[in-house]
Formats: sequence, structure tokens, C-alpha cells
Amino acid sequence: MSSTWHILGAGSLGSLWACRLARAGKPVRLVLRDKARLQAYEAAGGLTLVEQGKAQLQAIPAQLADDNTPIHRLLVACKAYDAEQAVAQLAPRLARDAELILLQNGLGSQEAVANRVPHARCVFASSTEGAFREQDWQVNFAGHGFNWLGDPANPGPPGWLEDLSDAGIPHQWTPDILTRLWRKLALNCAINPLTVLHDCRNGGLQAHHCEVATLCAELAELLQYCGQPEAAEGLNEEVERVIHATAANYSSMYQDVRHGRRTEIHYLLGHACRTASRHGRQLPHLERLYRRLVEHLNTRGLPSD
Ligand code: NAD
Ligand code: KPL
Repeated sequence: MSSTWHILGAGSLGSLWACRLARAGKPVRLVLRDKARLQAYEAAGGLTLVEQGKAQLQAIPAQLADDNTPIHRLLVACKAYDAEQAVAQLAPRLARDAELILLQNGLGSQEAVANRVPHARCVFASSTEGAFREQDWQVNFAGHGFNWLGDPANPGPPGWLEDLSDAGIPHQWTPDILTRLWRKLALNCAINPLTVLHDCRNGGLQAHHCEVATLCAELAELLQYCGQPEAAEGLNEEVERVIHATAANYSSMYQDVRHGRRTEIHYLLGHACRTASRHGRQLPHLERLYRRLVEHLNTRGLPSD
């Protein structure tokens, strides 16, 4: 019998994982923010997954952080800026053998979470799957993708990967999860802020090749000196490929800004600039991009941390 999957953050990605695991017969519990959310969830009768136009309701039980049952396995599906606090609330419930799976994009939040719960195993994930919500408790599976999983502190794969296979969650265990996370961070830094500042879809950056290439050169330099040379290989070419392949899409950061939502800038461009400064290096174009983006967010009343 598989351990219960506690899902912290019943947003887009958390709901997508929860529904697929529950559909495969795995025990799943949602951990919700507060009593009002719990009541609203119970009134809805469960989570609905919309996939290829078909909606399926999963009556997954939910609880609050102050429930007293122990947690052996926790999928952390909050935004990067919420992850550390959200996990800290659950720390007293984590069993000695607890394992956490951290779904956050960017870098920095994983380390902060791991420091909060040093006795737990923290598995990092890098996901290219796409999900969004049009209403509460309903998630649309928008883009098929892949999940890379790994633990920088322990290369041995965990036993629960079988649950993911049973649930049809595409994944692979990798000893190089940090390389994957850095590569995605670099892609996001080269594309997302520019789409916000130029107010365009990803394809609009085809008119800004030189600006993109200059950022990629600095990002590649950063990856080299922070010990991730593989993540630097062919970066500009891949960025151009992604811009072309996703030309009609708005980047996730563009959508966050458009909807007045907080962005994960601190864990993307912010992390890149902080890492450069820790190494005593200057990356003038990335730093200028960061300053312009912070200013843009501030003028719209959005947080820039
Ligand atoms: P989301 O905003 O849809 O969901 C986050 C959920 O966490 C929200 O429901 C929020 O209420 C909940 N939450 C925050 N603090 C909480 C707390 N203390 N207790 C309980 N719940 C709490 O976000 P998302 O789009 O699912 O993204 C989650 C992470 O996954 C982000 O880092 C994002 O970049 C990454 N990601 C998302 C996608 C996607 O398609 N949505 C794809 C790849 C990566
Ligand atoms: O991941 C993305 C995002 O929008 O966050 C892509 C499509 C790669 C653009 O950076």
C-alpha cells in the first residue's frame, strides 16, 4: 500500500498531480490554506480535471495544516514565494522518514525549504507540463510535457516513482536535476522578462534577436562559472527554438503581470543576478533587464520580490 500523497497547494499543478494520482487509486489528501477554503472545497465536492475537453470529478479528501495526522510524503505545489512558509507550517507533522517533492520553478526556494526541514528528504522537480484554472477547484490540462526529478543530496531514486508511472505522470529520475533547473531558469530569464517589457507574445521576440543573444551570452557565462557548463551548451539556439515553437503563446510571466498576479522574478532573474554578484561578477545586460522589470512591476503595484 502506497503512502498517502499530501498535496500542499491545490492550484494548477498541484490539482493536476492530485487528480491523476487519485484516478490511479493512490491515497491523496489536499492541504488547504484555511477553513473558508476547506468549506468552499467541500461544497464543490472535489477537484475536477478537464483533459481533452472531458471533465472528471475526483472527490479527494482535504484537510488543514493543523490536522494531526503524520505526513510521510508531501508534494509542495505552491508558488516559489509561498513554499518555505507553507512547508514551515507543516514541519511538526513531518514524519522522520518524510519525503518532499518540490515543484517550484526557478531556484532558491528549494534550498530555503530544505533548510527549514533538514531531517526530510527534498526531491527537486523541473516540470514542463502546463495546467491552468478557469475557476476554483477545476484544472485544465493544457500542455503535455515532462517532469525531471532528482535529489542533489542523494542520487538514489525513491520507491514512489512507481506511483507516478501508475498515474501516467511522465517523469524521469536524474542525477543532474540542478542542471535541468538552471537550464530552465536560463530559458525563462532570456524569454519571459522581454515579453513583459516588449508587451508581446513569445514570437514577438523574433524581432529582438540581438537583445536575446546578448542575454543568452551572459546567462551562458553565469552557468559556466557557477558549475553548470552543460546547462550553457547551445543556450541561444534552444531559446530561439522555444521562441519559434511557442510563438503564439504568452509567457507565464506575461500572463501573471497581465492578470495583476505576483511573479516569480525573485527566483528567476533575481536568482541569476544574486548568483553573479556572489561570484563577484558583473552581467550588465541581465542586471539592467532586472532593474527595468522591477521598475515595470512597481509601477503596476506588483511586488518585485
Ligand atoms: P497556483 O497559483 O495555481 O497554485 C498555487 C497554490 O498554492 C494556490 O492554490 C495557493 O492558494 C496555494 N497555497 C499557497 N500557500 C499555501 C499554503 N500556505 N497552504 C496551502 N496552500 C497554499 O500555481 P501553479 O501554477 O500551480 O504553480 C506552482 C509552481 O509550479 C510554480 O512555481 C510554477 O512556476 C510551477 N509550474 C507551474 C506550471 C503550470 O502550468 N501551472 C508549469 C510548470 C511549473
Ligand atoms: O516556460 C516558459 C514560460 O512561459 O514560463 C516558456 C514557454 C519556456 C517561455 O520561457
